Amino acid sequence: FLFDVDGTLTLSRQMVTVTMLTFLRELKNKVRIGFVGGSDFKKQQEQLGEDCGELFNYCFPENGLHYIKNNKLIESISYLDKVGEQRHNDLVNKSMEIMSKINLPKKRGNFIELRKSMVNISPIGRSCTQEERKEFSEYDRINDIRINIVNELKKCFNDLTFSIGGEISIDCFPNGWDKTYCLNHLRKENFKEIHFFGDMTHEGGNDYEIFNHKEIIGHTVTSP
Ligand code: M1P
Repeated sequence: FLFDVDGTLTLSRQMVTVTMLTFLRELKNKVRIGFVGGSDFKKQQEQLGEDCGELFNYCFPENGLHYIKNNKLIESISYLDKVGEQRHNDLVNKSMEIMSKINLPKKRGNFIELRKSMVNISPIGRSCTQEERKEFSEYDRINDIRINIVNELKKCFNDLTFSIGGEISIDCFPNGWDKTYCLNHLRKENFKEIHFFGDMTHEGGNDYEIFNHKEIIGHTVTSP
């Protein structure tokens, strides 16, 4: 059983509950379990526990471009090596240009976060508080802020994918580096069935590609 993190195992960027941890431990006695999420491993450890590498047989931070099996790092692939400094510059410049033209009720800091295997772009800025995050999320739901940014970016970067997974940001990575990337690793394990559970399974959501993949039995969830 393979799980998305935010909105599936936990509320967005929140800690896992004891009930969920108990459920996962019991489940692990029956099937092998893993998670795949856009966030980096540090953020996922904050949410799922420092020892989540032990709890889950498979951890796929950054959509599986970072791969941990039985608590051992197997692989970690670099976005910058793949796209190069110039293309990354182009992306940062264009994103800042688009965001500079948007007025929001609040803007904070850390608008563009470079991770190992992706870039995370946030119109309000990742350093917003939990309350500001909720406010932005509601504002975005009504005003399509992130969807409009994605549509603008798509016009200039057809080699990159822009994906909305959480509440305040957009993940950006080379085409093919969506959550289906983790199947490159899981295929080698020869599973008879892989069930995936995620909340963002609609088109444009960051679970869409893996949910619809032919090797996957997909399940949409509405909350942890
Ligand atoms: O796991 C889903 C998303 O979680 C965070 O999104 P946000 O901060 O917008 O709620 C980010 O870490 C994002 O990369 C990730 O896809």
